Amino acid sequence: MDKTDKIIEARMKLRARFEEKMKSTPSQADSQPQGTGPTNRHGMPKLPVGQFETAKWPVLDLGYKPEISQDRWRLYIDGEVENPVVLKWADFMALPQTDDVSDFHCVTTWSRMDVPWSGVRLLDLAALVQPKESATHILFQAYDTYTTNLSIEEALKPDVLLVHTADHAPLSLDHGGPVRVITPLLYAWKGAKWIKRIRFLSEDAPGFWEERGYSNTAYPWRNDRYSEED
Ligand SMILES: Nc1nc2c(c(=O)[nH]1)N[C@H]1C(S)=C(S)[C@@H](COP(=O)(O)O)O[C@H]1N2
Ligand SMILES: [Mo]
Repeated sequence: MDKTDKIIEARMKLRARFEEKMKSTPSQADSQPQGTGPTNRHGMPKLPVGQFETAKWPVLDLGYKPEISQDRWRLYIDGEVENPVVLKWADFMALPQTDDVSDFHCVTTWSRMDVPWSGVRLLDLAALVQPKESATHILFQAYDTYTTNLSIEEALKPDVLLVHTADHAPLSLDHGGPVRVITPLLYAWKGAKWIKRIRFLSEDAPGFWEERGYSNTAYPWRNDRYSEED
């Protein structure tokens, strides 16, 4: 079996393993997602509640943009996995590549619709490293020290990608190039720009904004912006 066949087989096993949990995530379990506009590709109103559509793509960061060339870029995937890896640019580009079109919803109320992306599914990266039975969550770490967290059932959805291309051009430094994560079914802060490390964990761990009062679950069609306690 060659490398790609192995990933495809492992991908199917992972899908089966997390299928039930995925069904209970808001994007699959909500009978009345809140929003307006025509039904989108996920069966939800295209514009989530409290959002407005913009053609521009604003830039949000911690005040610092780490400049990592493709040569120096490394992606570490480790933690609760059978096969931790450190990928170089060429290794990453040799993985199965996915093209997709999806929407980008920022918690500060703008949504950018129908963005064409290319990159690698997080599902396929998980298939490569083989999460142990103990793995339940992921913590993403970026080159600017930003962190954010996801449950594995959210992270393995087919439109969660590590993208190197947006709008048919290499992802700019502003938007997290050379590679960032996108989470189309959750607010965009869940997608780390300048991604450096993907750590599988046996329990949840809040990231930068989750520690500062943002929702842990971040579901746009429930107006799920801030954590309940605040
Ligand atoms: N590494 C890193 N990733 C990040 C952030 C950041 O500050 N650093 N900001 C997040 C927030 S709050 C949002 S809304 C989106 C913004 O992405 P954009 O600047 O491409 O619009 O990136 C997210 N990912
Ligand atoms: Mo944000």
